[in-house]
Amino acid sequence: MKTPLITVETLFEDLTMPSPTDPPLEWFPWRVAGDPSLMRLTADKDAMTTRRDRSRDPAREPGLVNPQRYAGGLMPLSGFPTLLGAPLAFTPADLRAAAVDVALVGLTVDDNPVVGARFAANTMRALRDWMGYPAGGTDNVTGVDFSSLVICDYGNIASLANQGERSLEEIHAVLSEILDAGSVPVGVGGCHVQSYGFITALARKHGPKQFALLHVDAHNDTYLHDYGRAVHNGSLFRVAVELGLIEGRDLVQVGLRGQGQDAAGIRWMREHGLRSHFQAEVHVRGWDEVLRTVLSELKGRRVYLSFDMDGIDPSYARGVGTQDPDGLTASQAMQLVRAVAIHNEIVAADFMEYNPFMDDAHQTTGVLMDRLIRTLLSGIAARKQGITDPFFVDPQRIDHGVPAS
Ligand SMILES: [Mn+2]
Repeated sequence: MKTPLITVETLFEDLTMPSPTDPPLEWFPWRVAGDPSLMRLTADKDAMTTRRDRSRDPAREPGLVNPQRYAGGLMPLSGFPTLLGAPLAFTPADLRAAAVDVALVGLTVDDNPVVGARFAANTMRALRDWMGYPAGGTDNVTGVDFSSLVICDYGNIASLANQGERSLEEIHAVLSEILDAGSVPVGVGGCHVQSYGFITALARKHGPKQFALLHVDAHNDTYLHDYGRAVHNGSLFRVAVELGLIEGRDLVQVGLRGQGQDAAGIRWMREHGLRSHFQAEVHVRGWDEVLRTVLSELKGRRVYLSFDMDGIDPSYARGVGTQDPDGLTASQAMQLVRAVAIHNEIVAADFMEYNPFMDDAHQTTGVLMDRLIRTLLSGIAARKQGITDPFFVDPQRIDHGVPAS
């Protein structure tokens, strides 16, 4: 027998707050009489996201601002910590003037049961890691250095504490600024609900269903009931499909496993054509075959890469909000990111669900996320340089110093 599925249309009717003791409604001033789905907000609700008046700032030419004192150095021990040690951009005019390829932007929404992801972006700026700045470094598979890309740190996007959906509107706004300036936004930190703001901004920019989404995660994020909210860390992709923002078959999922994969959820995923790659498929077919299938499903599409760090096995990345054993290896994750960045036009990316409070003292998960971001950038640079093979390897990295004759 088929269980009826809850849809976005019926979701709100389903949300009622039982009040067995029947208190006066005015004792709960956030409630709206007669409409349990609405929440009243105070008049200063936008104070956190109102833009600062810049009219009295010193005049300057638009462009990137490098805040560093030294020509080289050791992040974060000298100068000012920024994402990848990149120079700063403050406005869309800065992005345009510098023709920024990739705008790194910090994300701070954090409504996981295990909180901490809101501090991930600032942790990444101050990572205890022996990487020099300015950002660059060579991918030691392709041999490609991404210093040919113009990158910047565009600061953090504000979030309203514990107001997940309201915060998505600000993410949509800042993402739209970046996209309209012709830059690729790469979000760093926070929890996965934020990807909904990426999807709406991409749908505005390119049109609904005009891009594919590579979703790396232990969890399908296509169930509606949770948290008492319509759009949350577990529902965002389902809402995006049901509202027609993305086509089901353009949602390619990798790393699925663990808790919460119930029959009704899987039926919904299949009925809507999602390309859901469970870890069980990797066990049976092998990683190489699954990766090739993923790339064939994305062929020719603009791609938004949404990377939940819990897609990786906790033995490599335990600093996450929700860990599940039996995930991707660090090596597979880097290969996937490198391959898709060479194979497809990346129009946006995010790396989310890193919880620095749950990381080890060496910040192993943070360092891996840093390397995934660098791998993405070198993949984008490799594609710009004309490399087309997603499995390209620099011959000097595999000949052990003995060139093939
Ligand atoms: Mn997840």
